[in-house]
Amino acid sequence: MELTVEIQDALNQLEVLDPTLFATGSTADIIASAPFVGVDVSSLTTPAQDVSTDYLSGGDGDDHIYLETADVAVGGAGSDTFHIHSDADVRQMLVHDYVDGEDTLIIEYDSNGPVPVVTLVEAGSSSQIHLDGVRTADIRGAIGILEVGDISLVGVDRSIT
Ligand SMILES: [Ca+2]
Ligand SMILES: [Ca+2]
Repeated sequence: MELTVEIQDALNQLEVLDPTLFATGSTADIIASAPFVGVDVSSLTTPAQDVSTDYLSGGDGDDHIYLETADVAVGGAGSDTFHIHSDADVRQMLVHDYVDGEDTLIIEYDSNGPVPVVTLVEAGSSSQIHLDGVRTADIRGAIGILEVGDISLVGVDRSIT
């Protein structure tokens, strides 16, 4: 969330005008108040996406690892489940050590949209999972091992989060 100068000004006005609402009101109530008339609040209502690369390491044992855009995952030993958060504008994620028959790949897509079409593109030593033609996740060392049938698709209703 980003506080623009305009929003900051409106908040300052509200603090004077209605300190109770300022201190305890919900975001929806606050942006409905008088100081916010005509103020562009789109930066408040658009959730900021975490676009930085996180390095996720499972280590020993069976792990559930949740990848979002640009994340890199190492499952380590054990039967790991990689949950890949699909989105229209992802930057591809990377799974380092998918082991066929041991680890699991799950694509989580927004169930409010259509089920994405999964294709595999082989490049270098990686199998790239493409969803509706968008490169979503690179599975390192999986050429000739990973098949579309190994990838599970799970619909998640993101409108209620
Ligand atoms: Ca592990
Ligand atoms: Ca593993």
